[in-house]
Amino acid sequence: MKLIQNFINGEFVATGSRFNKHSPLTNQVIAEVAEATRDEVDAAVKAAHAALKGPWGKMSFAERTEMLHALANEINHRFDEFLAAECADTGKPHSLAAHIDIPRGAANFKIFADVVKNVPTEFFETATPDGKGAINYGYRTPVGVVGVICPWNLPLLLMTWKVGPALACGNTVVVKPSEETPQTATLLGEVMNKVGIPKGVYNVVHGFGPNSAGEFVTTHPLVNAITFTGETRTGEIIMKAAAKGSRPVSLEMGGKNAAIVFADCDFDAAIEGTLRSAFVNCGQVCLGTERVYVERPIFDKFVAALKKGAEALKPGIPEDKSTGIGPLISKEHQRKVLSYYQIAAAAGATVVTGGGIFDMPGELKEGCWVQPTIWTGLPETARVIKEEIFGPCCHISPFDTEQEVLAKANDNEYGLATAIWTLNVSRAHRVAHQMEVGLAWVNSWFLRDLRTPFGGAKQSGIGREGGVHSLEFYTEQKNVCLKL
Ligand code: NAD
Ligand code: 6OD
Repeated sequence: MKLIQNFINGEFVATGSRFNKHSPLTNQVIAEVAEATRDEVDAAVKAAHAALKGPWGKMSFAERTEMLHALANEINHRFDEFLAAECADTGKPHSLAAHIDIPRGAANFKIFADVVKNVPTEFFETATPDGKGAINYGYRTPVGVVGVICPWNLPLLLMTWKVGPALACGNTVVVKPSEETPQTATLLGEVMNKVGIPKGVYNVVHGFGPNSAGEFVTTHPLVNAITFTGETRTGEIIMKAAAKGSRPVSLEMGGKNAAIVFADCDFDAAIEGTLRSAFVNCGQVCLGTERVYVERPIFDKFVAALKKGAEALKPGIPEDKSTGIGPLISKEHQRKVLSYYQIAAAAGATVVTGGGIFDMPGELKEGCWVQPTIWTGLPETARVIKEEIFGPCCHISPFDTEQEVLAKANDNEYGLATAIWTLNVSRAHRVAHQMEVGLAWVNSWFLRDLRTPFGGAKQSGIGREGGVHSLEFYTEQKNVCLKL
């Protein structure tokens, strides 16, 4: 049986306590994972601390950014290994992970190495009574040891999205991957050693949340800042942990995103975009649209076209090029998503398509499959319209006016993202400005420029990462005032 180990101070570390990693495709055990105890977490944090004072802290800026480029190149060099590991952990199609997860895993190091090179700090000339003046300038230093707590839906992408800028800014990290997806973070340890990243800069500790590695990292007094992606209720617990020691947090959390489709949209583009935003990664994308509002004149045509697209998504194994949809991450998550399918039916939804599980052959039968599902006919108060499900499903409602759809779309405790489909440019801007979200896509979805601010409003998050915004979190900016 494969053993997935912790990576501490440049070494792979096994522990006595183990947990099983199940394949989402078959529910069979594919690996054992060495769970970090409080001692391993302590060792990882102390190694990260020592590395800050050691070679990493002393390394020139140019050397550091060159190393991050080398890291990205080495991920690309070992692309197939990362791809196999990510798809084994998640069950997602190769076609998806090869297009998004792994390339972004590499790009996150390159882009942030370039961002730190190109972002200036402030400079002010200040008048003084003696007429000689003073100058003020900003000087950035690393925030220190950063605890990085990760989810399972885009494991390498979302981990490197934080580790990339953290290292580019000169910090060291202790990463706690999701217990569901331990492999790519561990594999990255080999790459760190290969390109010569000093020991202790990148550490990985495996385990769960409460009373396990997640809690041990976030409550460790030598962790200087915590960056988290995951559910809102977990983020709230982490925020409480961070209060002790007044440590900064960056929280990227849940969503219940609305797509708004106006009758003047490019219909085919809106269908293609909504098929992706509702069903890609088996609906397990925080930016996904589980609420779709369609202007009444095109409502029936839209529902029929989305149904056709959903029904064309063929379930299958990652390696099969014709696979259109993989399984959910786990049996536990499958139970949660199916419970919402029942809640929708019990509430009187019209099930346009789906609503159950795929009947898969052979060993795939035990996997975590669910059908892409579309509902109509529910009132705005329905639980499947209010609560994040994180599955391949959406409810579609008709609307008549811009004002009405804005009120409905904003009536939610989350505020992560929206996708607006219209060819009326004034309306596109007007609606985007009024949506209570951190990210508004117009005539697109999940189109990323890593220099832009990424994050959520309301209960979807605190803070922004991306480009210069990541620098704000991963550095401490001090002002130097020099009297001339
Ligand atoms: P989760 O909150 O269950 O777990 C995330 C991580 O937190 C895991 O590593 C887990 O072990 C750890 N954790 C759990 N309890 C903890 C505790 N008490 N202390 C410290 N760590 C703890 O989330 P998940 O199920 O892995 O991911 C799905 C969720 O993530 C969805 O809600 C989704 O919307 C959200 N998400 C948000 C974004 C974003 O950018 N806003 C991106 C991806 C996923
Ligand atoms: O693209 C990104 O940088 C990012 N953080 C995506 C998040 C996707 C959520 O599932």
